[in-house]
Amino acid sequence: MAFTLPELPYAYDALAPYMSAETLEYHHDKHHNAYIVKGNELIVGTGLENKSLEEAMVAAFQDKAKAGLFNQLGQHYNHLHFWNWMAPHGGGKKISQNLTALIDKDLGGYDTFRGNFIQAGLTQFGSGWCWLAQDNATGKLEILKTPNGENPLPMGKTPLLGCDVWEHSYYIDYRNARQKYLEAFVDNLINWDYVQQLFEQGPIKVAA
Ligand code: MN3
Repeated sequence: MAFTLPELPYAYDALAPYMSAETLEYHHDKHHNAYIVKGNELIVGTGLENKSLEEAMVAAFQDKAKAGLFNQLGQHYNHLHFWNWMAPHGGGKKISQNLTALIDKDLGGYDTFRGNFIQAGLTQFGSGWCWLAQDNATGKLEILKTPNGENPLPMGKTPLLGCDVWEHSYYIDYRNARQKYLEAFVDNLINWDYVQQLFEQGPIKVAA
């Protein structure tokens, strides 16, 4: 079953001024689409064609010969969620009581979460992502960063929130100011309802 590009869950200009229509047109229509086209091409003949995206992605991650395929599937997975991790009038502390309690316990409170999440994105050298994830074994929240198309799933952690720090995600709107982009993401864009949804779904355990 071939992977397809879903439409954005909002209008292209809905996240302005924090993320412009031009950025979303390039990022969604060109970059995300390219990962899907290339992924559909590379998956042929691997035996992973009928797996779920999550299963195919983790299996490709574990096989060095499939590193090229992993890059495309990882980025497809990451971007599918990334569009939903943002919403108009998002960001700030619109967080449920149960998730707030866990952020307090595991991450030292909202302000520390905010600082460390931004710092993770800022210190990811080159392209990659920063994450709020929940460890499947311990249930603890963690802040992580990963290079390129990687994400917390192959490490046995469930991504609850991720921010794309590839330059294509911010260069049109923020030029080289990655920190300003990360601050706008946290303060004005995060869709905490979607984070809550993933948190309530619980650990994603992928049989590879
Ligand atoms: Mn991207």
